[in-house]
Amino acid sequence: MLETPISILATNDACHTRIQALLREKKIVMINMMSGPGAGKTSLLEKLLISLKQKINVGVIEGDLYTAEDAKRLERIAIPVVQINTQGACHLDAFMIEKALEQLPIDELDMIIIENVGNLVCPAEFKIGEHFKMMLSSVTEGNDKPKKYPLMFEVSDAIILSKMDLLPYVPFDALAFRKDIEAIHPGVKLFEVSTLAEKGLIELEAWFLNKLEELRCKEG
Ligand SMILES: Nc1nc2c(ncn2[C@@H]2O[C@H](COP(=O)(O)OP(=O)(O)OP(=O)(O)O)[C@@H](O)[C@H]2O)c(=O)[nH]1
Ligand SMILES: [Mg+2]
Repeated sequence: MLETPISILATNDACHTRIQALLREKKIVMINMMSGPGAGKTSLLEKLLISLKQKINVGVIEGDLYTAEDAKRLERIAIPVVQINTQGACHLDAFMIEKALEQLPIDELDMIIIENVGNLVCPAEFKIGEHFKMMLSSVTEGNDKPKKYPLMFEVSDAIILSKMDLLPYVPFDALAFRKDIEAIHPGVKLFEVSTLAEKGLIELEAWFLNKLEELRCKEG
């Protein structure tokens, strides 16, 4: 396996720490949402944020290689959104987030959700100022993903099995999926969600609100 050079990760980590200090001062929780391409990150945010924005002030940082398509989708629900184009890079890094934060109204926000570039490998390696990581894995991708991309499942604080409405139509061994995740990351929170059928969204929203509460209690 090709590994990211330690020096790159070390300078990235220094920037991650700087972002965390800023977020602590502003009492903002930041969540890094990751998945392979097309697992349903933007669709989920479209639904989730309609309800979440009634309760707290949320902003989004959208990561994409070249386009602003996802940011345009989220702008329709009237929340602050900043687009980052990585120009081909397969993940966001802390420096990109630090710059994007300058464009968000951070004095007014409680929570920032980052949609990372669709990729199951590199985003797992880079800390980008977030307090929590979550990932989506859809039933259409197959149940072998935890075994094939273990780091992503290991570093995530919550895992969403998405597109559950399609489960009856695809070969997906849910038992094996859960067992493999348990071996990689014992006890991790697993949500079963269908954005299309609006299943599992209330539990997921509670997780987001709980993480904000948890951080505010911890940091006083
Ligand atoms: N059946 C079904 N389709 C879904 C669901 N959620 C998303 N999709 C579809 O999956 C496709 C990809 O969804 P997106 O939300 O754009 O996925 P994404 O993870 O943001 O994709 P990238 O940003 O390109 O990585 C779209 O055609 C969605 O309509 C779901 O719960 N059920
Ligand atoms: Mg997207």
